[in-house]
Amino acid sequence: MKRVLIANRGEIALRIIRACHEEGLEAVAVYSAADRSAPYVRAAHRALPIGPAAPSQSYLSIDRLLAAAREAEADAVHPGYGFLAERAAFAEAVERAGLIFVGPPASAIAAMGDKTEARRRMEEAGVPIVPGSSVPAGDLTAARDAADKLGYPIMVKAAAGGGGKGMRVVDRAEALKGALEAAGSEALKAFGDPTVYLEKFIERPRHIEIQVLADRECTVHLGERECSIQRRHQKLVEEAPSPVVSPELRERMGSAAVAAAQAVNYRSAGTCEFLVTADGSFYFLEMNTRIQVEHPVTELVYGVDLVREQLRIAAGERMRIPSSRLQPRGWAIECRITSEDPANNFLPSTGRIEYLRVPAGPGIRWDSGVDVGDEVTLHYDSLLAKLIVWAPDRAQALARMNQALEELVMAGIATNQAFHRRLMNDPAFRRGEMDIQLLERRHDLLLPLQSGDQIYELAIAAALAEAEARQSRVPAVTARGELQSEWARLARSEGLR
Ligand code: MV4
Repeated sequence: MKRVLIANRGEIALRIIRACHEEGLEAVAVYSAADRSAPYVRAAHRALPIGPAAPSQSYLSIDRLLAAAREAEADAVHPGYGFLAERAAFAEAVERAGLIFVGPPASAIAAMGDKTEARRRMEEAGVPIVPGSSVPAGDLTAARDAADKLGYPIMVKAAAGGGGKGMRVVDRAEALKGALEAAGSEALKAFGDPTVYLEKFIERPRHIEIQVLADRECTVHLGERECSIQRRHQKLVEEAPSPVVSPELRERMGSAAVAAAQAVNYRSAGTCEFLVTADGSFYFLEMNTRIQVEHPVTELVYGVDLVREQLRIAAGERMRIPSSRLQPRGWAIECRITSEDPANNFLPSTGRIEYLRVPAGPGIRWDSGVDVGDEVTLHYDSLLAKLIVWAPDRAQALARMNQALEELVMAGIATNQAFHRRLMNDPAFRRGEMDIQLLERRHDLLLPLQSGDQIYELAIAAALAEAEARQSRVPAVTARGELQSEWARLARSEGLR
């Protein structure tokens, strides 16, 4: 293996390019018309255009990606996350073209992609799954009986689903028929398959996932990531380890994840998602057969470069994981900095990054796909950058993240930075108390910027606005009662230059 084509964009493309270079591999980037001058394109050995901005005609086009791989004479393809990363058909097509797929075998992707098939295989392998039952198509009586046995509330889920689509909670028998129909038609629309199944609904669980890594001889786990801080199935903050996972629970969940991976002959990096209840019970949900957005927190506490290990494993080498090192050390937290605007119901904002000050210092990692001057468009995911910190313990990691968020200045577009600052200072979060519904209960954490937030920036903004008003370069700022987010924006674009 000498040359790897990266079938992705943004921060993960750059992350993979760096890993390729460190492994002595050439990296070939592909880019859509919207990404011509993106940082990852400049970082690669070579970059090839693959089509217009629309993903269907660029990053999701198997034909165009394979044509680029041929053109560049690449011998491997790394899919990153999202786009084609979990399409068994893509892994197959890559291999049929005589190239190495940097990821698991297509058969493992397919087995884990079918949720009912995955449940069967996990049960066989002794991995705890949520009590549940398949539903024969159209047989409402059978569904009623199955739901009664499980006991309400139950959840109706799409067999082809994942990530929250085609899911319904049902709290009583009378609502079952409607939920089956709604979930079924949503599943048909989203996945082309209306098959649904039932599960006991787990109330207020945590979402904790286990990282696994497998080469041709060995499968290991690299502990857990706590991923409960999410909104509408989008994770916003992840940490490793989890505040509630003891060494004993880590070993039990880790063993279950290793068994899950072995049951599908897994290779490469992968993640088993679990729901964990307050009493410490855990249930396998699904396996993500890709490198994940939040992989850096695991890298920092385990001292392992997961992307480099993926590359080695794909090349047929053994992973470099001495078992003596497989203990978490210290604490890592990741904040996903997105272009979602809290003042506009978290809809993605657009614009040019007019100013960027990146946090730095001991234990700070900045995995970003954007630079100052870049246009943020609506073509792709709203993730702009991941701010990741490491420190010896959780309290110090929180302090370090606070400092880093204080240093971070991203002007020209709206971001969710204020949310992260508020969360890092929230007493419940600081105590490690969280579950997947936390942000649904705590609307206060999601409010747009207000007085109390970023008080230094606001003070500087006020002074600058006043000075500029006196020079009549900009209109005077009128008092509006509460401080407005425009003040902070002005501070970011002007004050800290
Ligand atoms: C559940 C659940 C509660 N009980 N299953 C959401 C996406 C998909 N991966 C599975 N999901 C859930 N399955 C049972 N039986 C709650 C969720 C869920 C969730 C899970 C993980 C992370 C965030 C979530 C947000 C809402 C619901």
